[in-house]
Amino acid sequence: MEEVKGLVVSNHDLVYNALSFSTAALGIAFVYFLVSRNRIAPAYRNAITMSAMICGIAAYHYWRMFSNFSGGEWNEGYRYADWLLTVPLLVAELVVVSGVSKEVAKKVTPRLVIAALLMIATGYPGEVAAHGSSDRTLWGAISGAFMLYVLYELFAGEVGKTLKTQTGEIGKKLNNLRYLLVFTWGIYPIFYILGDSTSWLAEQIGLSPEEATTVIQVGYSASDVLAKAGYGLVIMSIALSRSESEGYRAA
Ligand code: RET
Repeated sequence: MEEVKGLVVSNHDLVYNALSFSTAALGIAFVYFLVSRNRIAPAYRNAITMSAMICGIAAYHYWRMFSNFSGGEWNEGYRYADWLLTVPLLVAELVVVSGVSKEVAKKVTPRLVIAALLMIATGYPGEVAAHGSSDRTLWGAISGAFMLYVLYELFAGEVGKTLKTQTGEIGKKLNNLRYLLVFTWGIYPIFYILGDSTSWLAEQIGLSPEEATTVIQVGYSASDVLAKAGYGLVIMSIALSRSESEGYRAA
């Protein structure tokens, strides 16, 4: 059987298809957000621009991962370079549509962006560390601490408090956005753990090393589409509601 990156054909095909699917989904989401900008009032356009940037950056990296993988190579760095650029943007765009004052936004955005950067930067050494090593656990835990800080800010900090005061349709959509964020962010560490076949969780399921690699790659790819394009669509619908409620009409 043909083997690439130690995978037998069926596992290989699953990863190949997931990378191809994510390239297409994120590429088209990039175009969609670009052409939809003028439906949104100028005050919230930056959020849509950020969605387009996020999906464009990701489509490029997925294309690199897909073509590398098809050629029998792999570099986990593409995924982390992508996250390093896109995850801070994801938190920044939430602040734009959250309804917090400019002063609060100026204060919390840098904090959230730095924590998001550190979450990804400290996750990388764990991701490339040997499976079953204490390094993988240690860096994973440090990265997890930064993730918890970001979630704390978004639920209990000033952004969280403002989000709770929003009522009606916009309030409901903001709530959905927060839950989508918790759900999508929460599953990354789970895939990180499942990706190591020697981890307790992977052993409970009985994943072989090849299966563990497939699960982490397919899992990260599916989560990325949800956390970038899906999240961008919810951001867009919030920005549209805000534009309409402020009397904005697209030209
Ligand atoms: C890592 C390492 C293990 C510990 C934790 C992680 C968290 C990753 C997250 C990534 C989010 C990525 C997004 C990308 C979408 O564009 C790095 C896997 C906590 C939360 C939202």
